[in-house]
Amino acid sequence: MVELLHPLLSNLNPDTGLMDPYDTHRQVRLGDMPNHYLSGHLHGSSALNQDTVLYEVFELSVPEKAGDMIPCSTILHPGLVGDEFFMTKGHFHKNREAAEIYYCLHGEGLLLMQQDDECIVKQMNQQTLIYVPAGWAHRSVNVGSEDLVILAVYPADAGHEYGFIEKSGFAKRIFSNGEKGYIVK
Ligand code: PAN
Ligand code: ZN
Repeated sequence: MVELLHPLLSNLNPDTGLMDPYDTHRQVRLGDMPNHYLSGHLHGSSALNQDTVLYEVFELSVPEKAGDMIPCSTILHPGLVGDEFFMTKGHFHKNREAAEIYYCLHGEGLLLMQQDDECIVKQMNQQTLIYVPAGWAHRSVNVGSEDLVILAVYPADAGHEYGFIEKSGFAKRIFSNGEKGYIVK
């Protein structure tokens, strides 16, 4: 017999990204990303240390089966590692047929989406909705001075594959221009 999930309800604060209630809260620290930034860990970033939290993800837990969807919020803090803006690790979905919806609630960011040789960069501001099609790796970057807050919804059986991006990166990186803007290289 198929067990039906009961409806879930949470309060998601659009300014802070905090969810109440939530089931899981993941904090990603600089020390969790030894291979993602060009400049390595601490070079040129005296205010940072291994324990600096770069971003956090709140999720409601849903059984990982086809047909269900997982709602989550990402809070990507502002800052630089060397000249690169704080960013998420970025991943492919293990299930390459799993797409995702991103909806920006607060802040100024970019969403990198990559497939084969193509890397597309889209701006995310409050109220931007982006459909990440199946098969595209995706990474968020905070290019503003406040938290970047995103609501994302993805298929519960998507799974996350981080290895390829950790090893090969995205074809584009986002650097500070030394003032308030950014440079895509
Ligand atoms: C998002 C991401 C979240 C954190 O919920 O998982 O922004 O990024 P990383 O997973 O790359 O660390 C999502 O795309 N889920 O599928
Ligand atoms: Zn995803």
